[in-house]
Amino acid sequence: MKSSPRKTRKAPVASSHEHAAYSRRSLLCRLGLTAVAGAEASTLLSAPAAMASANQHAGMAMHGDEPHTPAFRGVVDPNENGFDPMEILRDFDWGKVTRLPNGQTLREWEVNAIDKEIEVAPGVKFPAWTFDGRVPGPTLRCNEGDLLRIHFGNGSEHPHTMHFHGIHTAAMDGVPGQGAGLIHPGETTTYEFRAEPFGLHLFHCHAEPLAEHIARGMYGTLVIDPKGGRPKADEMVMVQGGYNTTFDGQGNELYFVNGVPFAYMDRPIKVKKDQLVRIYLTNILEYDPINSFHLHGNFFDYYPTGTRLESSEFTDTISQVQGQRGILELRFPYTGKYMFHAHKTEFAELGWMGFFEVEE
Ligand SMILES: [Cu+2]
Repeated sequence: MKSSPRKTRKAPVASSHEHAAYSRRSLLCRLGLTAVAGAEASTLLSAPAAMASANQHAGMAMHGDEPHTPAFRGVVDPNENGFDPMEILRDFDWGKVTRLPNGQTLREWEVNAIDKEIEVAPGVKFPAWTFDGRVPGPTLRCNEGDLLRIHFGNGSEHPHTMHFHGIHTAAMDGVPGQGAGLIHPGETTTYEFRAEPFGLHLFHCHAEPLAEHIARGMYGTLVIDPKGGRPKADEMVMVQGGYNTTFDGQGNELYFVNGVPFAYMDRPIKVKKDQLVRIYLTNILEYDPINSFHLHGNFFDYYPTGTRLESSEFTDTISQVQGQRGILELRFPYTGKYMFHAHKTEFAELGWMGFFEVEE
């Protein structure tokens, strides 16, 4: 491994973080060796066939000269999980629409908390807590000024809430002790608020322990379009997150956009040359302080939080802390395959990387 400033620091915090990073890496190697040796499997990673190719990962981690061919890439069956990152990418749910007597548009959704074991890497199961059985949860979409009603039902074995980012009353904030507060198993509630401000927002469970509820998968996206909309584009949502498969609360073993590590490596995201592409990018990654997005062979306009119509930056790399989000707009002038990934390369090698495939 290359030296980094982090490793040379003497502060106890940096030191313990370094240990965490080391244990994360060694976990995957250990998994690979365990699988090969046929020894006991981790209790949390029920992975008998665990990563048929994980031994290759150990090799990759040591050599690091093939950062674009991570070894535990492979087939996670979307049918088995019940959701497909390729579909989540362009799945915008506009809800059930009716018109109120005052002419305002009412948009309604039903969202349910569901406990669900999902496959996060070949042979690696993760006991997720989800909104609607998928990680990330649904992408709710509306227009500025709509009245939103989200009917939330808790079909999980744990209490949860839905906390939306946006402007609303305290009673609709979806935190314990306010409004409906914690929604217990079998209970329902309705969150209602006006869609504002326009931009890119997110929602997540706010039950305690908060970090675990988020890390288990309880988050989704809320897109509020400005009046008049945005220019026509090939639109997609990308939610950055991770899986702390050891539940030690120290970093993550796997990283992703849209729930499945490396999902867009073997199945690149196809886009058209010269067409406007708009990416709604959020970061909900728990346990790691900063995430990032880097695009190869191109630059993009960046609209932080999507709340202004003027781009604030023309760049190929942006960073986001947890809860931060922004809209990216770009056109690919050349055909071919272009990587995108966290420019925290550790995250990239543990799943947060993919390809665009630009076609005529
Ligand atoms: Cu929760």
